[in-house]
Amino acid sequence: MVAVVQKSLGKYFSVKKNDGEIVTATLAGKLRNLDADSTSPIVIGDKVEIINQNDDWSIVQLFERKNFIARKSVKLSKRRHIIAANVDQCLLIVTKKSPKTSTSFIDRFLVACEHNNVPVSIIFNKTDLLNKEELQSLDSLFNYYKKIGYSCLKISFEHDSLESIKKLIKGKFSLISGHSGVGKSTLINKLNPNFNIRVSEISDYHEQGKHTTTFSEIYDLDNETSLIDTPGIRGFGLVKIDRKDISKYFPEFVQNQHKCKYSNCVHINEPSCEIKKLISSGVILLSRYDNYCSMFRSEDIYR
Ligand SMILES: Nc1nc2c(ncn2[C@@H]2O[C@H](COP(=O)(O)OP(=O)(O)O)[C@@H](O)[C@H]2O)c(=O)[nH]1
Ligand SMILES: [Mg+2]
Ligand SMILES: [Zn+2]
Repeated sequence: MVAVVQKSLGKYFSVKKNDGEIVTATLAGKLRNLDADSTSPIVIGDKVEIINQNDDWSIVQLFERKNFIARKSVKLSKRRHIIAANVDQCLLIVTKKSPKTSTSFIDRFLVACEHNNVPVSIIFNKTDLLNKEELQSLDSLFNYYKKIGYSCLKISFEHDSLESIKKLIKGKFSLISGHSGVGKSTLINKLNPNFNIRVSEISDYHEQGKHTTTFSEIYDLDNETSLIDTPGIRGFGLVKIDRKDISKYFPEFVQNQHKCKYSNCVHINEPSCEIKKLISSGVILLSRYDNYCSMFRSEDIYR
């Protein structure tokens, strides 16, 4: 019988059968070493074959993944943590304040999505906390990401209507990601109060939420619309990306690359580089380029 993995609890997986029933299943022995590169061979969103033996369900086959979103499991680790598989899109929730999301985090996440061919929207939440100046600086970031092709929303989950979000997620399987405390669980609760997910207080000292969501979990809003709530992540270590390819994941670099003197320009030390010109003239955001260089130079991206 075919099922979809709803939650991974280490040794156990909660899976949804074709008939809608959710059961707990373990991994058949032959699947345990399926993917030594990853922290778990089976992840949330995976389509699997399950069989019942003596009233126990066991996962016996993994169907090919349409895509997946992975990051480095912990710093310096060579293993990757696959956050979810077979998603239609990612919603990256970012906040300028309480907690602050850096552009470095945003850009790394966007690169991971581009690398895996997963559409991503950037949701700027907690706009209610911002004063006029902060709103202006948010606007310039918002407009820039919009200009280079990302769908963006400005919102306060606590104070605004969620119609724009509902439209965005309708009929899709969406991964919700972002730092701890940005409002991921708040959003899902507001979409369906029956879920009653615990939300965290923001601690004054760190301006970060405590980790109240410890496992990723799927929430079905209706028959065709599902969200994955994920534990907040602090950093986003990229995995298995070739250094030379990183610039391909910056849409505004791709668009202008043909004007660089060298067709294989990586925009670091090459002469007559169009990307560098566009930075001096303010067309390309300096933070985008700085974050690009930091990804390009970082040793933690391995092949
Ligand atoms: N001011 C403000 N607070 C919010 C908003 N959305 C969520 N929060 C608060 O931020 C805190 C963390 O929210 P939570 O949903 O647990 O974040 P998560 O860690 O991303 O799941 C909670 O205290 C929420 O009430 C918002 O739009 N404005
Ligand atoms: Mg949460
Ligand atoms: Zn160049």
